[in-house]
This record gives sequence, C-alpha cells and structure tokens, in this order.
Amino acid sequence: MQSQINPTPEEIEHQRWNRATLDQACHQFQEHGALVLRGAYSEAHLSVARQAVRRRATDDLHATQAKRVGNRRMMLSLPIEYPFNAPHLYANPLVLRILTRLLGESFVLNSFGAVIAEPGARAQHVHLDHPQLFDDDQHSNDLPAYAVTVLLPLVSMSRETGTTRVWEGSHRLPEDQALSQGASHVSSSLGDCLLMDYRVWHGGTEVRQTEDRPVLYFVYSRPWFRDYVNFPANYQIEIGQQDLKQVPLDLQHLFALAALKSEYAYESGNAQWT
Ligand SMILES: O=C(O)CCC(=O)C(=O)O
Repeated sequence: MQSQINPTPEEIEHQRWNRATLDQACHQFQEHGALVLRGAYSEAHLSVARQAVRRRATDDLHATQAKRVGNRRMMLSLPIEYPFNAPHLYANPLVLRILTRLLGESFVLNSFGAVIAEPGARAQHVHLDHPQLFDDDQHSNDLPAYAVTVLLPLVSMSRETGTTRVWEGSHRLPEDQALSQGASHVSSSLGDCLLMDYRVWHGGTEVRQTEDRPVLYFVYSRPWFRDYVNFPANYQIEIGQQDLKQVPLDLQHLFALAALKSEYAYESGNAQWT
C-alpha cells in the first residue's frame, strides 16, 4: 500500500498528531482515496471486540439478520452497546482528527458493524459500497470526500487470513478506468486500520486459513448523507437511550442520526390524521 502513516510513539501515547504528520496523512488520503494508519488502536480493546463479534456471528438470531456480501462472507450491523459503546473504538482520537479535516466539523457515524469472512471464503467481488452521487463521473470524482469507511481488522491480515484489496486513486477516475492501475493489498498488524473514501473500489480477498477473519467497519459521513443502498430503512445507527447517555458530551454529535431516528419514531408513532 503506497498510502500509509506510522504515527510516532509520542503521537500514539498522547493520541495527538503533530501538525506535520496530520497534514501528511490528510494529503495522502486525498490523493489515494485510502490510508493505512499503523498501530492507532490498542490490541487489548480489540480482543474484547473480536470475541463479541464471533459470539454474535455464531448466534442464530444475529446470523440470520446478517447480509451476505460475498461467498462465505457476511455483514452484521451492530448496536452501539457493550463492548462497542466505547469511545476508544468509535472515536479513536487520531482517526477523528483526520476525519474532521476530511468531512468537516459536523460529521456523524453513519453505520457500524462487522464483516466476517469464513474459512475458505473466495475473493469478494470488487465493488464500491455505494453508487456515485451523480451520473456524470466527472462531477462525482471532483467532489471532496462525503463518507469514509474505517475498516478495523480484529485479527492481523495477511495473504493467509485474507487482505483487503484497494484500488488507490480510483476515487478520482471514471468507472471504465477505475481498475486500470492494479490493486494494493493491505497487510496489517492488530491495531492498524484502513480509511477508505466511499468512492474507492475495493474487496476482501480469499481466506486460506481455518479461522474466520472478522473486521469492524465504521462509516463516518457528512451529516446529510444517507446510504439508501445498504440501509434503505434510512437511520442505520442503533443505540439505546442508556448507551447514548454514556457517550461523552463532546462526542454526542457523532450520533446525530440515531437521535433523528428516535425523533422520527416518536413523531410517526404520534401522527394523527385529521
Ligand atoms: O472483508 C474485507 O476485507 C472488506 C469487506 C468489504 O469491503 C465489504 O464487504 O464491503
């Protein structure tokens, strides 16, 4: 992967960027439409999340609610509740600082869940997670980012476990040229994450090992964006009132769509035809 940043030990320890590293990270993301951030998350937190995802994936109820996103590969929307109602997961300070630059101050968490590739899963179809906003490629490609997926692998990723392939720079290319430059494979250690512009072509690769390969995904977006393809019901963040109260005040804005959902349910439940 060409586009990657190794935060310094001080940046990791204080969870704060030096100005020059932040500038470089944002510049690389804008140019390549993707960025690997090394070592931003703590391994201990990820092992708790990994166990919870595996439990849910094997639980019948949740597994039947899962969406197939390829051969032996499923996507599970997850509620923001223990162990996922944790700022170190949904609000990593290094990641959030980059997102503020890319998406503006009022960005929100648009969707959250896990993709689990089972042993033997074949390579996923190469895809975009959402159609372009406009029919005219030029218009769509010239725009600044409006949504960014943060993929957070819950195991280290290699050719054996399966990687994510990314077509760097494809967010700026018309569809018929998007795959012309070849893909980069993201190998990663536990604690690394991958940021991807919603317009970048990508896909998971085959799983050659006998264990599954779970990744968490967080989609952050500008506040007006709704992913009507993956989440036609519109408001896709699930968080109960108790969990919402536990979100620190300065991070409440991330859950603006969840707040809209409860208002909408309230209003439609009380609608009167006169
Ligand atoms: O499993 C992966 O590496 C990527 C999954 C993915 O991008 C997707 O399902 O949209």
